[in-house]
Amino acid sequence: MQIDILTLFPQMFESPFSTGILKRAIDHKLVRINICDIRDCTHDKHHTVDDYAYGGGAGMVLKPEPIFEAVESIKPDIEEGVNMLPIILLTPQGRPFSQEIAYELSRYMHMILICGRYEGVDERVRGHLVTDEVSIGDYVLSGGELAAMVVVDAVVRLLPGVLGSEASLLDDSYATGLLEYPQYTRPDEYKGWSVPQVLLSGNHAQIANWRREQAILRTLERRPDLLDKANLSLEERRLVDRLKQS
Ligand code: 6GU
Repeated sequence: MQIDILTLFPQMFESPFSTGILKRAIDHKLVRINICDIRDCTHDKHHTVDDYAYGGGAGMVLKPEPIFEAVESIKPDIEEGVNMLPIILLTPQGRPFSQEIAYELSRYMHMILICGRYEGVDERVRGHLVTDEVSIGDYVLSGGELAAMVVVDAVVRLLPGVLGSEASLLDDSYATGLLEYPQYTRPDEYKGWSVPQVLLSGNHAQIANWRREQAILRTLERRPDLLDKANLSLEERRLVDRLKQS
């Protein structure tokens, strides 16, 4: 997959892409990430990227020309409408990002992310250039850069070959529709706190049952909204009903 990121702050992307899973994915050529400085697509002496809002008001608005030019330099033939290449504006006004959207994006060969800034982007960028707008949650960030990093991380770890074993993807919270069960490692006793006996039993069926139950319990306590969509057996639904009553 190729990901192009358009930003006014290219330096922000240096460290997240040079460590851990993302670095490994880049080194193994499973993804190519190209950071494009929007300022390089200006032609005036002062490299102007923003301007006052028509109609007045506080805050500057990102000008359309450098953003269109940056996208056009990546993809020379932009046609409106049908588009195999997602061009995504990161903005608090976008649709809420989710694991489902991450899966959707991971199927493309190429995507372009445009980091907006909080004060605004000229509406013609929304109307005639981008194919989608995404937000990462109901809070305000000063720019779309951190959101773009979140999207890249969530998408790249889904690409084939990026994670060590495919099993770790299947177990993910949100893939199962439940939060993850509690995990323990050695020592079996620490400061008097013991690891649950069942995990030391070696009985794999019992362990699997315990984990499933814990995942359901945890989801019920912390994110009951997720349970409605989770894939539960009839017996597990009954367990949820019993837990709700107690
Ligand atoms: Cl994508 N951008 C900004 N500026 N703030 C946000 C956001 C994006 N998602 C949540 N808050």
